[in-house]
Amino acid sequence: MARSVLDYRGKLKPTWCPGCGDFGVLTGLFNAFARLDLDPNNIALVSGIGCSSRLPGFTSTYGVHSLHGRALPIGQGIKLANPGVEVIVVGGDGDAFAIGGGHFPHAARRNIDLTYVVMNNRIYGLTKGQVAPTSDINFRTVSSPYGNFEEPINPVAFAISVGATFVARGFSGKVDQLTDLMVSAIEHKGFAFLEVISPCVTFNKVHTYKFFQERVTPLPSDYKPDDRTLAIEMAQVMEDKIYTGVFYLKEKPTYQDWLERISGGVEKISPEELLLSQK
Ligand SMILES: Cc1ncc(C[n+]2csc(CCOP(=O)(O)OP(=O)(O)O)c2C)c(N)n1
Ligand code: SF4
Ligand SMILES: [Mg+2]
Repeated sequence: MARSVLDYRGKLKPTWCPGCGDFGVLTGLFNAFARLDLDPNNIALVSGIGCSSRLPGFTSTYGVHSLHGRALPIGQGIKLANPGVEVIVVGGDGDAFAIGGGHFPHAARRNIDLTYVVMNNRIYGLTKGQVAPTSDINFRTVSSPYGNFEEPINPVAFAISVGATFVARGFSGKVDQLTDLMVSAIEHKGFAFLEVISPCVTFNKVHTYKFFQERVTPLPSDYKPDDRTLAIEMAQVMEDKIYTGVFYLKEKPTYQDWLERISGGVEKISPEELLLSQK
């Protein structure tokens, strides 16, 4: 019998504030797991530290609630040691782009076969509302009382530029689309990055559900996710419209594919083949 979302629910009820966007992300993940009929005993959910990073604790799967900014190295280690395990790394914008920012580009360019879901609320929620690397210019918080003057990172544009092979954006207020994106990200062979716009209803009073509901728009129906330059351009549209959907998709050998080729040290990979695989 096929599994249902109930098979993935943990014993602990989420401790997020009522209305937190992360509820939508958890629902989307449960839907995606059920649709793919994944065995909960074969899923490893890995997180760092933050409100969003609490997510693995609310599921029945295996999980590691690790150190701030260190979820990706741990997720990569799990995948390399157990290639058959479905590894899904989750966390916040601070975890991914501030303290963990050094790990992101290397996991992406390595094209290691895992899914990375970043819940972007443009703030540090857990520590009560400090400015984040994704916060807008002039955004006022307890740690930026005169307004933020640091250029924000655009997670989707960043992920494409460092070599991720599946790059998408969803919104926790649109769970059906989010579920579809999660299914595609999990099915993708390689480094799949999914930014989820996930409002912090307690500390971010600017980037609210209403703010996003007025702007979030699916990518045009004739959009094709095979042009890196166009994908980065579309990702950076941030004023009247904020696009959601799959921005960039590329099939290429994963890190594990290369490892398999050289295991035993018998087979040589020609420089031509390596170069061709990057095209
Ligand atoms: C090494 C270390 N530095 C700082 C902290 C404090 N800290 C915990 S969570 C966090 C930021 C969380 O922001 P984000 O990753 O965006 O998650 P959110 O709570 O917004 O979901 C910080 C700075 C910590 N736990 N460990
Ligand atoms: S503080 Fe913000 S991010 Fe954290 S649980 Fe509450 S609403 Fe969610
Ligand atoms: Mg955050």
